[in-house]
Amino acid sequence: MTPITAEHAREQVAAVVEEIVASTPVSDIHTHLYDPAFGELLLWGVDELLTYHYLVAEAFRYFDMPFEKFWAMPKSRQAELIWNALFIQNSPISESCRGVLTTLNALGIEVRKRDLNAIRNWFSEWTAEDYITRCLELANVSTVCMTNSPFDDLERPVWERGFKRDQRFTAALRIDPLLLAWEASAPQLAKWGYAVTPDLNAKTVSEVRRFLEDWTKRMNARFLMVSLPPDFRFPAQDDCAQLIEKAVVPHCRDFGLPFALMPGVVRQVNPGLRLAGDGIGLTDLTALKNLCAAFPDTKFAATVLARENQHELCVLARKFRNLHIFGCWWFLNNPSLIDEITRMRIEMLGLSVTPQHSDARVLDQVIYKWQHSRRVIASVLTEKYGDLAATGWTPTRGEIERDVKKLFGGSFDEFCALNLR
Ligand code: RAT
Ligand code: ZN
Repeated sequence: MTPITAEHAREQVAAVVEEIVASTPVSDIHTHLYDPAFGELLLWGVDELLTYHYLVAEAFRYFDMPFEKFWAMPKSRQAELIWNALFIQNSPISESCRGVLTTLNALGIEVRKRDLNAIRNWFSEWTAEDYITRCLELANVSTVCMTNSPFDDLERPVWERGFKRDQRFTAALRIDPLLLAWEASAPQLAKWGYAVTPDLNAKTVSEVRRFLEDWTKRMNARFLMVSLPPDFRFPAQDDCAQLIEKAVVPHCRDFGLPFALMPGVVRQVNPGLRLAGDGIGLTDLTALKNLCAAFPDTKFAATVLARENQHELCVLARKFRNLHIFGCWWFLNNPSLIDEITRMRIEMLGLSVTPQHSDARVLDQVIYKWQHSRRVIASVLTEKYGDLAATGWTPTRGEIERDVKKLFGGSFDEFCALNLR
């Protein structure tokens, strides 16, 4: 009998893995998209795709103009300049540029004509409502989790007014200003009727908890979220660490909600680039370890921006079942890095991870973000199932379907449902 080689086994499973990965709906756990009730806050269309901050950063490598001159232009003109610099004067081979073309192509637009106005005309036929359905169908995304900040002046009034929720859009309560700019946030909370003082005394802590409770309920938040600088420390005496210890952790524990930490971002290393001006740094993950160890009955989720932190993060998740790792965040959202990180995570954590989120800021991006990531995830899984099949443990179709469901949101759902108390 011919021995089953890994190569032979891989061929057998490749087609079925690809089909299952393509047909399994994704629950996208971190985006910057909005329920249609938020109106113009939900961005979509070709000019939004072209002015995505990932492309702005790339275009400025070719532009010969002051930042402020660019920002003073209308968005349509900015889009034209980016199109010209990144698609016409140079081939669009970066991941962010490729993403625009994957999206347009999937929508049925002929990109080879290189005709921006024709593309704009195509978009002008759509209503937001129909287009949401079309994008989510094409991306095969079942739910998108928003990033919802009570500190956002455009977003807050919509929540306060109330609206009928679109079931496809779930919420995450984002609290960066609360934790990272307490001095400015304390007067805000006071203005909104919470009896807080800059000093984090017992009364203030209980009022911060009331604030978190009100917004968790108002949004029906699935989890709380913060992005953190690389020098984040815990435990510590600073406002951020104290607020986490005294307000956020007890709140999350009582509500059974994960607290998602996203360390590694250095905000505004180049302010001229505005939203595109944030950078990256290596994080000392001791802080995350200390949180997981000190509060075993609280759930933490984490994605870390630096590539060099990924292995340590996997080891942490092996030690702490109250830690769930997710996504290849932002500067990591490139096929080569998704491949490396997803392989590492699956090798070290099996299926108890969420390999990807889209971080889409423009609705249409869910199409490319998931098409590109699905391709990488399928190739990693094919390799892993092929290796299993070579031992004689041939995975069944049902088993592969079950596993992919976990990777595409099921594992995170199970984590959210865990009762650690
Ligand atoms: O990836 C991005 O779009 C970044 O600008 C950030 O929004 C980041 O994802 C974050 O959530 O802070
Ligand atoms: Zn994000």
